[in-house]
Amino acid sequence: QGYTLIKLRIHDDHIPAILKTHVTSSTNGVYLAAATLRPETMYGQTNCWLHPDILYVAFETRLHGILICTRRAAQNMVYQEFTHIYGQYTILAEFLGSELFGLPLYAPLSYYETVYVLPMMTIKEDKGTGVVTSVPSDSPDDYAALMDIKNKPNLREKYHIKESMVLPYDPVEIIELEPDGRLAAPTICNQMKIHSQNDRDKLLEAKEKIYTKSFYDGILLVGKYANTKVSDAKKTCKVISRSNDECVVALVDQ
Ligand code: ZZB
Repeated sequence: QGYTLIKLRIHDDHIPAILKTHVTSSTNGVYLAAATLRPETMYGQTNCWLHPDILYVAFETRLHGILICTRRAAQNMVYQEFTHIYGQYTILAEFLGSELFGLPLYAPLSYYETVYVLPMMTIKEDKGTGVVTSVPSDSPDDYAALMDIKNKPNLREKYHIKESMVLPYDPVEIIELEPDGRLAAPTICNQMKIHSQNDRDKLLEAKEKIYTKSFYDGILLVGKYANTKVSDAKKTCKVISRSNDECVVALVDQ
């Protein structure tokens, strides 16, 4: 099973100062590189998650601008011909997740024009790229974490997150799932009385339930594959991703 890499572009006027010197007219943008198993849900992205204490690196790629992800993921990409010299790369800068909170991004295919980098405490360093794109309509983990940051002013204060980066962002209806309706993750989180991103056991159960159901019974409501089943759309989704090279690149197997 492979991850698809989604490139979320940092607005040019918010590129971190230490990277600015590396950005020339030929650099094709600076991106957070998120790994997803659900590329067909990208219309529903509301924000990007980083872990405050994980270390992320920025490195220059051959075709995809400057990418930011964990060192482990960067190393993995370097062996998939992402850089000019196979197996070699230069780290341009390192950041803790907390240093990147609040940055504005363009998330490819998202309903929202700009989304922000927000904290998630349950990100695993050794999975994917350590960068997670958030789809609260269909991912219980994302919905729980979004509710935490929306409902807890202390959490926002601690990480200098403004209300305007969070409050206007609601889950977007992207998949119809009978009998749960169009917002599977909020529905299951409410049913199971999940109160925060730290309800790990319940969230695991919720995620497993939704994965299978969404795959076999879900019908996409938006985008190029509106009105097709998720299981059918998935087969072609990677192809869409490749053609949209401004923002989304092909598969990262890890
Ligand atoms: C968008 C998305 C939309 C995701 C959805 C899921 C769902 P799994 O099955 O446990 O391997 N993810 C990726 N990397 C990390 C990480 N380092 N730490 C924590 N979470 C991570 O989970 C794969 C999913 O976990 C990925 O797919 C990503 O979120 C997140 F509607 O991307 B997904 C029911 C799930 N729905």
